[in-house]
Amino acid sequence: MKTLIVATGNQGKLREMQAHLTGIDVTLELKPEALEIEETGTTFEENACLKATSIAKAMGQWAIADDSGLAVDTLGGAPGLYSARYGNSDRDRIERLLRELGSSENRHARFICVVAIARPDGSIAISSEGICEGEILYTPRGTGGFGYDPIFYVPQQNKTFAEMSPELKREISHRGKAFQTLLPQLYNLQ
Ligand code: ITT
Repeated sequence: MKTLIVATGNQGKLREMQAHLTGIDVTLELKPEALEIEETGTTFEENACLKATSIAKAMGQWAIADDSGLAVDTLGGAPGLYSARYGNSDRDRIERLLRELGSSENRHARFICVVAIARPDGSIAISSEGICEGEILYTPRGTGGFGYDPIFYVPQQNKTFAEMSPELKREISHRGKAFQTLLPQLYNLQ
C-alpha cells in the first residue's frame, strides 16, 4: 500500500479527492498546513505538477495535487488560473463573477481540473486532465459542493453542481473525469 500526501489546503477538494480514491489501495495524508506552494505556473497542468513535485520533494514521499478552475467565455477565460485568487471567500468569488458577467447572454463556461502524482524524488508519475462544460446562472442555486458550485449549471442534468448528489458530481465533473483517466494508471505506479 502506498501513502500519498495530498497537496491541498482546500477542504472541498480534499473531500472529493478522498471520495475518488475510496476503495483504492492507497492511504492519504494531508500535507502540513505550513507547507505552502506558490502557484507560479501558466497552465493548470504546470501548477498541478508544481504542487505535487514540491510537496513530494519536501516530504520525501509520494504526493498528489489538483489544480482546477472555472473559465468563462465572455470573460476571456477568467477567472481561469486565478479562480482561487478571485476573492477572499467562496461568496466573494461568486459575487465578483456574477457582477463581472452582468446581464451577458453568453454564459458558457467550463471547469478544468488537472490531477498530478509525483514520486518522492519529485518526478511526475501521472498527470490527467478533465473538463466539464456548463453555464453560469444569474443567481446561486443549491447547497452542496464547494467553491463556484452554486452558479455552475449543467444543462444535461438540469442541475447546478451544488444541486447534485456527491455521486453525480463525481461522475460528471472535471475532477471526476480527471480521476477516471488517472485511476487505472494508479495500479502501476512505480
Ligand atoms: P490548493 O491549491 O491548496 O489545492 P486552491 O483552492 O488554491 O487549493 P486552486 O488553486 O486549484 O485551489 O483553485 C481552484 C479554484 O477553483 C478554487 O477557488 C476552487 O474553489 C474552485 N474550484 C475548483 N474545483 C471546483 C469545483 O469542483 N467546484 C467549485 N469550485 C471549484
